Amino acid sequence: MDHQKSEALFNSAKAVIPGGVNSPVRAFKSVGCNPIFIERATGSKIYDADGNEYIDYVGSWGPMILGHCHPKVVEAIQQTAISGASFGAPTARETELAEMVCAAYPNIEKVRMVSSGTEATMSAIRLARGYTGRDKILKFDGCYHGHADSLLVKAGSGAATFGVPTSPGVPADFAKYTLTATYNDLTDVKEMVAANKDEIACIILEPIAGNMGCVPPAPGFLDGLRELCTAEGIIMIVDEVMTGFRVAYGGAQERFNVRGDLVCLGKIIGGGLPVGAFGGKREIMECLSPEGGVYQAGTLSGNPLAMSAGIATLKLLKEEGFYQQIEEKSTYLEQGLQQVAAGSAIATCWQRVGGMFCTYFQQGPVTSFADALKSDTETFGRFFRSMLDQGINLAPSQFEAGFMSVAHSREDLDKTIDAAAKALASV
Ligand code: KE4
Repeated sequence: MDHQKSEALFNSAKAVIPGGVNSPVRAFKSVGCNPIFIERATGSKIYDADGNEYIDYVGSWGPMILGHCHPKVVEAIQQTAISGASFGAPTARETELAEMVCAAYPNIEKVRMVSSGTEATMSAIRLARGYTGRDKILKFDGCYHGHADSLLVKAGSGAATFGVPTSPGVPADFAKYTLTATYNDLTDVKEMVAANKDEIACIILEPIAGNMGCVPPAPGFLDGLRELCTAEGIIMIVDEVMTGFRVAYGGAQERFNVRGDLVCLGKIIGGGLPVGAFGGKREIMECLSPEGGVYQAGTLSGNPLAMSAGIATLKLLKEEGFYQQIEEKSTYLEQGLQQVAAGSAIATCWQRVGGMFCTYFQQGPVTSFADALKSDTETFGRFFRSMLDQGINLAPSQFEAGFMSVAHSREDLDKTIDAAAKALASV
């Protein structure tokens, strides 16, 4: 494939943008090639500056579950734009999207819109600290909740990709309030809680860990956390920025029947525009300014364009059989890739929940960050490059998940499976 224009664009970008990208994982640094610059997208396809077509399994890291440029989402944005992009004042659309979120998540009685997942988790943690009067938080190794200082401790996603799970620039004094435990290890969590009795404000978790690949919760893990948080007066923050409206309309909490005290959302609820949200029990949410003293704000929070895109998206997700389609497409891809892997000498391990998945280059299974780190990232990089050359756009890191959309056709899936067979044979 010719990438001359992307190369030129990357060189121009690097002159004025750190690493040439506005989010590190986009730089393709861990997969041994330069990034492609995207010019347009539609349905399951993206097209780079050189006109190359790719079947897209990144989907903007989750939001594009309808596929790119769904006509009804585009129309909603266009219709809103001609009435004004932003007012810095309340609008009816914010209430409409908030009502849809509350209807989808019974444990969300009130919800505040923000502009990113990072803002959502950062604010939820401040709220938990304000509500409990406690300072410490507990997260899990390999989980990623955005780049707020207190969360860049043994983080996943790009932080894991670049080997800086605890980032420079985070003062030791900040990091000391962040405890970490092993994902799927309830004993570890219980020991950590006992050692910090009455000091932990919240436990924040990805209900399916999508930032160290794709790690499902072990049986009993989520229920055990729920019981522990209730017993200890700890706020359970379920970070569904990635899984919300992804693995079910009611997210992982619907799928696994576990309910947090606070829930973070993002990605899909913006339909591709910048939106995050955090919500939960009324008594906690009413501690937020202007009702309560916990301050949180945002110039573009509840932005009309983003609200309209989110409303249009959720209306389509509510339609009968939507998640069944995602499940069928994802199962078809899984079975095809499993058959291909069975015929290869390369050790791979496929893990999936609903329309999010990952191929680990190791025997597996992967239940924790320590497991994920055993993956052969060099071979993953060769596999990634071969798939890209064959017109398949995968997440450019072993420590990320891939995403299915309803726009992916049977032809797309068959092409992906065939490409994987060739890629595994070549690595
Ligand atoms: P943003 O601030 O990037 O909107 O959301 C942060 C976030 C919070 N919680 C979870 C569970 C997340 O997955 C994320 C962000 N996800 C990554 C993809 N693994 C965003 C991609 C990127 O950093 O460019």
